[in-house]
Amino acid sequence: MPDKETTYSHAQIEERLQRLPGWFYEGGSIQRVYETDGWPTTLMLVNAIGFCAEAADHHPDLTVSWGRVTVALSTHSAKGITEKDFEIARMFENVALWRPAAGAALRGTSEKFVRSGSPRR
Ligand code: H2B
Repeated sequence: MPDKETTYSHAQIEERLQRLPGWFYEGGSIQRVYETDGWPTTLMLVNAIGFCAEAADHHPDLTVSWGRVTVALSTHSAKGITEKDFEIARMFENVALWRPAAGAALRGTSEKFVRSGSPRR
């Protein structure tokens, strides 16, 4: 595991993103698009991401539309992409797309709620 502020090369970033489907590297950030069923869900997603970011002390740039949230991560202090970005990206992914397992006691929402948006490339 590299040092916490070691930045990854473009090739290393692409290699790491293989394990984060839907995430892409653009404009110096790793990014992800989530689609939602509308403004209330969008705001819940923003809050869920915001909570994790504050707990981690690592904060994304968010672009918020009615039915879409775009998350962009980089490590400002290191001026690049570090392990911090990959770790919090995994956390956001798990939280944003989490649903109860099939057969679980929890039924899960029947709304479209949050789903994967297409990568912008
Ligand atoms: N978030 C991100 N994305 N990059 C940083 O360098 C960073 C951060 N630094 N959140 C943190 C907060 C720093 O400003 C505080 C003081 O720990």
